[in-house]
Amino acid sequence: MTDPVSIPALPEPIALDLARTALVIIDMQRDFLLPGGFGETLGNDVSQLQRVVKPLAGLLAAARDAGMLVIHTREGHLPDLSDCPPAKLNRGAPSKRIGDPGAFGRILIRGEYGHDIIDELAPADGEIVIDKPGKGAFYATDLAKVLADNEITQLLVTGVTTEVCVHTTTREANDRGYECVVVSDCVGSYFPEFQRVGLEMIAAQGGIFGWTAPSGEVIAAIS
Ligand code: C5J
Repeated sequence: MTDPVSIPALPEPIALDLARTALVIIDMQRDFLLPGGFGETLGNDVSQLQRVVKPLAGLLAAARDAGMLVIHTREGHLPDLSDCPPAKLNRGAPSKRIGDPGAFGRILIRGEYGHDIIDELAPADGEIVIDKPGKGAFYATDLAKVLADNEITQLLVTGVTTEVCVHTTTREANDRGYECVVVSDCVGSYFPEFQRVGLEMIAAQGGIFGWTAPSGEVIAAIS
């Protein structure tokens, strides 16, 4: 065990054991982030998500330097859509649904260009990539086993979108006993209001399902 490092966080400082902490990067995929992609065709302002890229690249570099376990996730489905329930598939305007042709290949389909992670945050050799069919990274994946195998007990949670896949994964992790620090400038929402409230909800009521801290504080502590 390494000496824990203390991070100024909300609702209170948290001590991280770096040997038992993983950086989780959720769904930083072209389909969500790139102009012209799926996210934008739904009417969203992708610049709200683009703001995450630079601070997250800084945190990723610091985590790699610290030898931390890095886990990337991608939301998406098998080409035959057999892992996509009708309730998810039949949502949204026809021709802009999961599996339909988009600017970067079939929308949210594994193996397509748009489904993959943006170049700036591309996984390094040996980093774990979890493909998930749902919003939460634990549902129908081997994430729990990966974390257990690596004796991880604490998570730095980053990625998009704050109120959907970041929240769902953080809630799933919290229920499984992980301490989650959501890195406030390394998560993003298309909606500024959801970003603000989404972060406030995590740390409210004494940290109802986690902590929040900015990347500057996290990087200073782990470097
Ligand atoms: C969404 C996600 N918003 N990664 N996915 O559908 O948050």
